[in-house]
Amino acid sequence: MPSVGAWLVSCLYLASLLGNVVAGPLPEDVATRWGSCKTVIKRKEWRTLSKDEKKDYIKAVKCLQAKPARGKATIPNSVSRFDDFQGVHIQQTFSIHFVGHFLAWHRYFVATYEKALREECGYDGAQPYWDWTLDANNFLASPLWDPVTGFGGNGAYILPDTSPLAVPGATGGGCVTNGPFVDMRLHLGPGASLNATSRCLRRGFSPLIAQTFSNTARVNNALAQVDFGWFNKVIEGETNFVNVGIHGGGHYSIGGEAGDLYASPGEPVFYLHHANLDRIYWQWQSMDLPARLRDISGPVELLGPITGPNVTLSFPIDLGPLAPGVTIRDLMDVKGSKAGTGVLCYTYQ
Ligand SMILES: *[C@@H]1O[C@H](CO)[C@@H](O)[C@H](O)[C@H]1NC(C)=O
Ligand SMILES: *[C@@H]1O[C@H](CO)[C@@H](O)[C@H](O)[C@H]1NC(C)=O
Ligand SMILES: [Cu+2]
Repeated sequence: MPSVGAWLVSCLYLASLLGNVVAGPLPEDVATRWGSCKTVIKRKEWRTLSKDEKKDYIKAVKCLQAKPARGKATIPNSVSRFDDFQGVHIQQTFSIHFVGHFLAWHRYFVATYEKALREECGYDGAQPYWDWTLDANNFLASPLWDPVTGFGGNGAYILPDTSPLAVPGATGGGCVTNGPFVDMRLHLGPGASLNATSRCLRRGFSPLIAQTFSNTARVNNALAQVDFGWFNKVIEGETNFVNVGIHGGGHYSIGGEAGDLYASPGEPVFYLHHANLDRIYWQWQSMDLPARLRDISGPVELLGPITGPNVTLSFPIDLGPLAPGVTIRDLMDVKGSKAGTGVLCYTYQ
């Protein structure tokens, strides 16, 4: 955490404690969100949106992909606002996965993307989510892959990937061949690279991964965990294909860009998958809200030891050029300031 960022975070935290007593000069972006959760927007499952709502969402994503980058100071090869998000995820990959703040960070990341769609691209809905349990047993038939009312289908078939890191059951693997993102260009990645590039959107659907990891039993197992540490561990699973958790399930069932630990936000469906994980997180919190608005633990550093150091509610969450720094505390309640403190303002249907 650069010291300037830490300084900003502690100022924001102080300001939140002082509330209205001191009308401190909050950065405008935070000021408009802080304490202003009046209309809670409702996130819905993709297939419950009307045709027009689906069209509006995809139009807004394409709008973000056409808006010039704002993050060039730290991500010089970012071309679009959509790239800004992918770039920040690439930069922070090793500090936001297999850590105690994995869910909080991605919660803020998706909410910031939703905010950009709404405020910069005229989208008036909420971020939809993808309940992949509905597709676990018939992955290829998911309405998400519809070329007209969805995100388009699998990537073109390329030779089978025989490397030891290949996703079990993967098909496709090449550029998407239909749908709204058939001409999409990615400008960052793959992997950790932030070099200028121009790539297509790749997918390599694995129905086997979906069937194994994206099912209701796996979700129920996560929801049954009695503390946050275990809940988080079950969601993230392990760094192998024996247990990728429901987080890895969503990523590796799509494969291609989505299966890239660093560059996965280059896949537009990333945001629907992470909204679903966030929904499950909120569902878990809601089972004992008073306690679980405060329950946070897990390592500060990637796969850090059980003996700590662990994150706490005042741990800083940094989205670089995308949004002001906040703390985990500010992200514990999706209805944010309605319940007191925080920056979020949505719920799930
Ligand atoms: C990115 O550019 C650097 C510097 O030119 C180079 O060393 C590196 O190999 C490049 N990475 C990729 C993935 O192309
Ligand atoms: C750190 O978090 C883990 C996961 O919740 C927990 O099992 C462990 O006891 C914590 N360690 C400390 C020192 O708090
Ligand atoms: Cu991630």
